[in-house]
Amino acid sequence: MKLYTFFRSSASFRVRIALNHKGLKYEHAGVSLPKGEHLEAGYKSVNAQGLVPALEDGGRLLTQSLAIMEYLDEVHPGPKLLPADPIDRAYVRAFSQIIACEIHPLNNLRTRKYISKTYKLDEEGVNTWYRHWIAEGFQMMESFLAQERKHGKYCFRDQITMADCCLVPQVFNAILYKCDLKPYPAVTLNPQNNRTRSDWCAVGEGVTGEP
Ligand SMILES: N[C@@H](CCC(=O)N[C@@H](CS)C(=O)NCC(=O)O)C(=O)O
Repeated sequence: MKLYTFFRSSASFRVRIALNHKGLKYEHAGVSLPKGEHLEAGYKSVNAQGLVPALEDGGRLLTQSLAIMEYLDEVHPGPKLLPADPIDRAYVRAFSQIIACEIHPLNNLRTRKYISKTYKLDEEGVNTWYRHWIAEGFQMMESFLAQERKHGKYCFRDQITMADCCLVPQVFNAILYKCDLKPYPAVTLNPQNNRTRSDWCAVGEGVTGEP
């Protein structure tokens, strides 16, 4: 398998965690977002959407991180990223989509570039925008966990799932942008050792793939 990825890309980071957690070997193909390589003809002939990640497996190309992770779970061996029960699967998908659909598109590189240029925002203006959507999205996750009451050591009980693959990069980015995560203890803290999920999922459990 070959993963088209950029070290700072959180959508790519999701897939790297999933691959590493499942113990799947892959080749790394770097696509630099700051250099605009994702928009060049060479990469667009791989993924016409001009986004990372993209995964090549057996000559077929897969795009969109959630679709890639579900594919990996269906086709490849290793620990399951989705639970067996349909209601629990829907729970993991819903949590993952809060990140992938409600937060990430609003804070993505092209969104930040667009608002900065169109509305003439300086760096602090863009960061204020960024933190606003982090706060809204993290509150959604916190309320979701409180309502569902299915979280344990991880987002779904004590099992690492696709939800954690999405959460770890999102927490990582929130910390990078100096967002206040104290109001979201269920989302960001491991109740057992009081470390952030990012620390403990990426390091404590040996689930690497960090940017
Ligand atoms: N929904 C897509 C999002 C992919 C995406 O937007 N990736 C970002 C990097 S995290 C990207 O390629 N951004 C390029 C840009 O915004 O110009 C997924 O989950 O794979």
